[in-house]
Amino acid sequence: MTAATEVKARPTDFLAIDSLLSDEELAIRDVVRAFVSDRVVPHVGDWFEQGTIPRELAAELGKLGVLGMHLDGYGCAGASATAYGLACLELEAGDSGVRSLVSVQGSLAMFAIHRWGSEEQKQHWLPQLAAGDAIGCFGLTEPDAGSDPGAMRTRARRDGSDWILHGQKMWITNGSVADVAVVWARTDEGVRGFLVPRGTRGFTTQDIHKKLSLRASVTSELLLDDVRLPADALLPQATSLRGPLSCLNEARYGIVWGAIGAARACFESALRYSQERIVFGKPIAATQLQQAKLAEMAMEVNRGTLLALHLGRLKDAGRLAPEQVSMGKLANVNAALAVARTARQVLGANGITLEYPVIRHMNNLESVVTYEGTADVHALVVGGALTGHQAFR
Ligand code: TGC
Ligand code: FAD
Repeated sequence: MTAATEVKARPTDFLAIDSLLSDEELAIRDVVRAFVSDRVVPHVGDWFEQGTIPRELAAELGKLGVLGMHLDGYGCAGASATAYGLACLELEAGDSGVRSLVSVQGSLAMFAIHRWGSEEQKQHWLPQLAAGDAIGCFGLTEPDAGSDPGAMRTRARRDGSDWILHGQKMWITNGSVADVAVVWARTDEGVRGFLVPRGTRGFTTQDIHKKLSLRASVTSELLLDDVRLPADALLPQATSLRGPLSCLNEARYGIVWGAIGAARACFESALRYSQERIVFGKPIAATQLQQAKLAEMAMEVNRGTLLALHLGRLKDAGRLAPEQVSMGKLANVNAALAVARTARQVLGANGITLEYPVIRHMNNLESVVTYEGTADVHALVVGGALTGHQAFR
């Protein structure tokens, strides 16, 4: 008998993907998993129901070291892209809103400053954002410019050495709790980015209510009414739409991993439930129909994790193309939605309550499939790369 015939697959790591991770990656993964299990899972159903997320969580996430963890210097951990991805997976296994807080802080606000900011801006903002002492947001989307940010109307014009910023941003994660907003605006010199501190005269926010998705996350409108900013509020290195779009690559990469975290949580909940729920005198786990669903869910979780890991290894090697990130986001968010919807059915009526994580994840994923580029946008990015024909316009 060969050793291989004695090997058995484990339900929670069916394809032994852990064996592809280094000890350091596993250690980081386990620390984040423990944090989520202790600090997020017991409370997040209530946060979701109440439509809140505690502000102090940012400082706790800072202490955990996940805010801007893939950036170098300025108080950031300088971890690998793969380690960052594993952290996103574990955070989103808790809730997409928690992963969003980390994505928006690290991959959007901090990355924008790190990549496109001046040395003074980096020194001033990055250490406090990495610690979670300050919160950042990223204002690109507008009421009439979501998938097509190039249609933005927010404008910035020079007035002496100052800038005057006027316009409106919509659907901005962390908007009303942010200490600094990274705001993108059209100028005579192309699309430019500005750092707008909370409390700047003319800058106000309004939260978006009645959300049925991503409720454990603050989503706001930013109103910029002739906001006067000094010259040093401008991110000097970003001079076109490439500036904000480069930040989106980073956040989308985190979602490639994160979505599979949500899927894993749904799968594990359905697996547990199927073994406990007795119907017609036996556990539903012993029925062929439910086993087929469980096998399908396990397959998607494993396949999605392998895809994320592959993209992570490419990113760490400096060989990850934006269109590959698009394929990853499209595939893994679609897979996660399918898993969540299947898991919800396995739980029967219990599947519609917040006593179980499944419908919360399912509803959250409806935001995840829309933000950071809708599934349609990513299909068109992949389609354009495959055919050479850009089909947006
Ligand atoms: P296009 O003409 O293709 O490009 C304009 C300039 O940008 C460059 N570029 C990129 N650079 C880096 N990374 C990318 N992924 C890039 N895509 C394009 C391009 O080379 C060009 O550079 P240059 O130097 O020649 O000027 O732009 P387009 O207007 O045709 O738009 C392309 C499209 C549709 C793919 C893009 O606009 C897009 O991605 N739309 C979706 C918008 C979106 O995803 N918004 C997300 C907002 S943030 C958010 O949702 C946060 S959710 C919270 C969370 O993350 O948890
Ligand atoms: P639209 O662009 O109006 O699209 C509507 C529909 O048309 C979609 O189905 C889309 O796929 C489809 N469509 C668009 N173009 C085409 C085309 N060419 N061909 C075929 N179909 C097309 N934005 C930020 O800037 N910062 C944030 O922090 C942020 N956080 C968010 C948090 C949440 C909870 C949500 C829901 C959104 C957030 N967003 C944020 C906004 C998000 O990025 C946008 O909602 C997203 O980019 C889509 O834009 P839209 O909603 O305007 O949809």
